[in-house]
Amino acid sequence: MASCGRNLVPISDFPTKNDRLDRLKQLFLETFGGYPKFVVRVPGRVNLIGEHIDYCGYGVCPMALQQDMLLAVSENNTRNIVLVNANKKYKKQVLEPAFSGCKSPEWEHYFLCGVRGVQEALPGDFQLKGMNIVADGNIPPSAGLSSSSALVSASALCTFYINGITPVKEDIADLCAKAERYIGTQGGGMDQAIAFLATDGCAKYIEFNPLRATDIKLPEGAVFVIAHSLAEKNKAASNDFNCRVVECRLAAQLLAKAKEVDWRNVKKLGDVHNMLGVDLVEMIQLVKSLLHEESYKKAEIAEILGISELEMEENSLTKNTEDVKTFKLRQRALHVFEEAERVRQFKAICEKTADVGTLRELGSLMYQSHESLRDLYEASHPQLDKIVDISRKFCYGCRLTGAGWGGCTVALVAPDKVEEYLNALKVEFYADLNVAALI
Ligand code: ADP
Ligand code: NG1
Ligand code: MG
Repeated sequence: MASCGRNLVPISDFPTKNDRLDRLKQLFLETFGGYPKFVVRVPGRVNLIGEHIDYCGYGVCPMALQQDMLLAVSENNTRNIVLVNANKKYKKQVLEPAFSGCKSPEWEHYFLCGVRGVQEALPGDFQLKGMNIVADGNIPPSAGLSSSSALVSASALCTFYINGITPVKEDIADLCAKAERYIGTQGGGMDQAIAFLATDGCAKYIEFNPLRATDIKLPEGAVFVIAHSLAEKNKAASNDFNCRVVECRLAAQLLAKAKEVDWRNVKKLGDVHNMLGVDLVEMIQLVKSLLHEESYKKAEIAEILGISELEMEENSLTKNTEDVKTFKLRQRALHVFEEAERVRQFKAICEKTADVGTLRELGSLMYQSHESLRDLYEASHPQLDKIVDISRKFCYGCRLTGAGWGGCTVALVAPDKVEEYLNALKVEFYADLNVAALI
């Protein structure tokens, strides 16, 4: 469970941060025969609202979690990286720092993404030092709480430090957003931004290009409960994520073409929006009038844009979406513009003086967000939908958080309803699955 503000509730059977640090240092000593030079810590995050819109250029509302990735680090006198994990499911690796992508994503590849990001930011002849590392992460993996970006970001941070460089937070966040794309997914930068720009006691409104983070002060009595659907989704292991990125890009290009602005300069829905200079409500109307309901075939899109399918692949698709035959453009674009509008409203509600209706209004936006992710964006999972259904009796709002297709929900709950809600989840959800796992 995570509540907003300073009173984050510790997970009862979880070791305190100091116990973990001690164990980490001990493991480092046993593995490498000495203590680490330093430990870096990067948190996971929960996104309150604004899902699948960061890569379209729109602002999002995440906050950092207690759960984190710790890396204990010292330099070694080789050029290699020796990577050990406290969790034995992640095997020891001895790596050269170069990384040019991977077929199937393994944990060390996320680490190498961070190293590559740093290498690219430094002069070409800069020789990175070799490192000994012990990693210990407690963010549930593949659950939409950003375990991947915590690892990439921690890797970049320790690579900078060991080489004597202290990066500016905004710069390293930007660098890590780009670097994580080497894993194969074209994410938008929310996770790496909150990893570095989070502050204690508030959620953030994160905007992109240029990267900015402003405090979102949530109304009193806002408790957020995160529940794991126990369906995992490894984003880089399938093309689902990139399919959505590409569908949004193609929708943006068709809208630009229809409105006779330069579609070749359009990569994101936010680009065409900026070019047209209208508000989100008008963009929603444009989608409804210009994009059809049925899936678009590749040939149809190429014909509308006046290019060959090959050119379309080069210009708009990713390696792992080249073979996709049909694209849902209207549904994806509608989700993005409507979700961006929901974020605008969420932020505006938080900025006005809170009254009894405030939490209900915020919660209603969260339910709408989930329905849109389920129906228009097709990024939900039956187990996520089931949690959201159970939540309706107890919570102001509930939605999937992170990329989806599994992972976690985040619910907004009144403090005096939390216990009842947790019990309902145990009985109506986890008992059914024969487990009792609440985070
Ligand atoms: P998430 O929603 O958590 O970001 P992703 O599918 O993007 O999920 O990334 C999950 C991957 O991140 C895992 O498959 C693993 O390779 C890596 N990862 C997550 N946690 C750890 C950890 N504690 N140690 C090593 N690698 C981790
Ligand atoms: P998760 O589920 O944490 O891997 C992904 C993207 C975000 C954002 C969300 C959906 C990466 C590293 N993260 O998060 O940028 O697009 O999905 O809102 O690609
Ligand atoms: Mg991830």
